[in-house]
Amino acid sequence: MPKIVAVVPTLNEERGLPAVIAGLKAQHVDEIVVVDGNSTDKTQEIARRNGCTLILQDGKGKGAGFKSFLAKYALRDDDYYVMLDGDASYASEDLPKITALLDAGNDVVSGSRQLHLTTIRDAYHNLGNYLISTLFSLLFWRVADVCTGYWGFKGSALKKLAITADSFDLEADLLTQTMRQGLRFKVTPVTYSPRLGESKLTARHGVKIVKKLVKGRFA
Ligand SMILES: Nc1nc2c(ncn2[C@@H]2O[C@H](COP(=O)(O)OP(=O)(O)O)[C@@H](O)[C@H]2O)c(=O)[nH]1
Ligand SMILES: [Mg+2]
Repeated sequence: MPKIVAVVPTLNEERGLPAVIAGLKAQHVDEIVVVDGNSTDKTQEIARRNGCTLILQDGKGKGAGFKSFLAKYALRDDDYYVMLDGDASYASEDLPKITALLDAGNDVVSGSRQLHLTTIRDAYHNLGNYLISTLFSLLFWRVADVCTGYWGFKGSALKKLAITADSFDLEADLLTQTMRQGLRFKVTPVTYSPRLGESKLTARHGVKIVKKLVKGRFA
């Protein structure tokens, strides 16, 4: 039986993290790794108090955090690594759908969100994600929700991904690397709710994401 390791990137997620940890424990994951980008709120304390493995990242950004995780954690080929945001926007109840697809022989699985529209900011993010995901489809002839924060990987697959992203271009990097390495990839629908706490994503990140996709296809 593969172990299931949850990986939660955080930057000041004291509002969402307790619910994320409780949800993952209810799913009986074997380990919860919180990869923290030097939070100044109670995030690190919450991780420690709840028995999570805490990795303090080098550098700034979600991508830099992921690279620190890859560098500092001893990955096991056959284990499953499920990454989800620390802002309580993803449902832990969807985790078995992701692991079932890994069981079925896929190397990488990503969650596709039914996007909600509660604020102007959401409208903006949704439009950006729609354009980015359409671009991905044109470049790689596959469908995916590029900016999703819900992913599943086999350890053996994670070792093959040459991630260079530092920021919110991480997901675009994960996808283009998955395509380029010829890994078995599947998308599954996941529930997406408004986050707790403040989003760190801005329009500036959209430009980085587009660059990552285009470079990933042609470079
Ligand atoms: N480790 C780490 N995580 C980060 C960093 N910046 C953002 N995150 C986390 O990445 C996830 C996605 O960020 P979020 O602001 O929710 O972006 P959105 O979901 O696209 O609005 C959240 O769990 C953040 O706490 C960072 O610099 N380092
Ligand atoms: Mg989020």
